[in-house]
Amino acid sequence: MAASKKIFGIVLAGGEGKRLMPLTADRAKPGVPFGGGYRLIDFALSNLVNSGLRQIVVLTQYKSHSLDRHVSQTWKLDGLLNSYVASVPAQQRLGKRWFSGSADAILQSLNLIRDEDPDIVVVVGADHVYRMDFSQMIEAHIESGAGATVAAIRQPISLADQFGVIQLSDSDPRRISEFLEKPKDPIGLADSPGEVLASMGNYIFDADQLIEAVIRDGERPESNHDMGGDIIPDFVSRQNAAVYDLSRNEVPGSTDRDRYYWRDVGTIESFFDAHQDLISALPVFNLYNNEWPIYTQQLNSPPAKFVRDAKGNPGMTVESIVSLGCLISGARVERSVLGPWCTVDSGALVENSVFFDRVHVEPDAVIRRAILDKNVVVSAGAQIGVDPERDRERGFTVTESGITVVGKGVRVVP
Ligand code: ADQ
Repeated sequence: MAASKKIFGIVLAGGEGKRLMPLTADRAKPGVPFGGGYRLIDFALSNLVNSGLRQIVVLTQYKSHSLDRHVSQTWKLDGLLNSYVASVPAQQRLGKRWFSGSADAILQSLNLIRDEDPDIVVVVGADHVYRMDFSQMIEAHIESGAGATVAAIRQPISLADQFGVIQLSDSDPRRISEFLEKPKDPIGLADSPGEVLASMGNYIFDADQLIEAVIRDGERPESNHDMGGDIIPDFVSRQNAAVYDLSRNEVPGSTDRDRYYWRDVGTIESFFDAHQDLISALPVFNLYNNEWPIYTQQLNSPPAKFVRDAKGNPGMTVESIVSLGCLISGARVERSVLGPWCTVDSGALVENSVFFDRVHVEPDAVIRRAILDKNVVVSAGAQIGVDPERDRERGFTVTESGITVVGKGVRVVP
């Protein structure tokens, strides 16, 4: 049924990502590197493209240079049959102002939707790690007859204040009766009081109804112009919103272990945990499912290499992801994810850590439970993640659970 409909995709990629500082100090959150060579936005875009969408715009605004460059260099669809992924920075089309919220970003981009004249618009966030076949959600949306459908997943009730929380209608459990954005006093599910049904921030709309809703919202001075806070509650108040539970989605090549996987990587803790999810032998998120590939930029770089140092100590790596261009010489790397072109030298130890690209670790350095941004250099004998107080004194961010984050380009001395 969906095959006969014209579908348009919008990726909301203008958020600041304050809770990921310092990793978002000079890049937009959807542009933050993830899992070695990926950027966060690659998950949303891969899901859309694998679901058959061929006209997709990425709405950017905040510090979007590296994100725009990544999208334009990586996401080149073949250009035939009007296929594209286009990164569109905020353009002040409705006066001299930037986007005030995600619904305003759509309002200011209505020309892009109208140019294509689609039947259905898929609107997704850009900062989650997951697999999802949107064509199945589109089928469910059409069957439901609702103007809007919200993708949902069960989450612990303790996290309810980070999500839009959905209550289902008693008479029709596929319809939403109430939608509360980030509630302080959430009510748990009837069959599982410790959980709520959370919005994933992915929506499907009948195109004409989305256009009407964002125009109406733009005329309401009291609105925050937010998709989750204003537009979805508006559809719900008109009994016009359906829910689509991720548990109904069957992605080719998924296993029982990773079928219901979805991570909001909005905080340093969750960003770190999502990396740990990638590296175990039987990972809960499997990057190696080539029936539903996650695409990213293909680097023109040599393979990773592991060698003995001059003293004959082997370069060893276990339970880790090591990207192209890396060189591990006489050092040990465990339960870690290394981005492209990193080096780890003789006698150094790296454990439970995440490196972005071009991190250099000099001899005998020790790094534990740390995230090192691009171009960080750890000098010989320096330690990170060993003494949290010392890390704070040196100006690094240390989270409550003791993850140390070192910002871009810093040289760490002993
Ligand atoms: P949040 O993630 O807190 O909650 P928001 O900050 O609006 O909502 O971000 C949603 C997406 O929109 C992100 O991809 C962000 O980059 C983008 N975005 C934010 N402001 C934008 C702007 N001005 N222009 C363009 N893009 C913008 C949302 C929903 C919740 C839901 C969670 C799931 O509001 O209901 O539960 O996502 O994580």
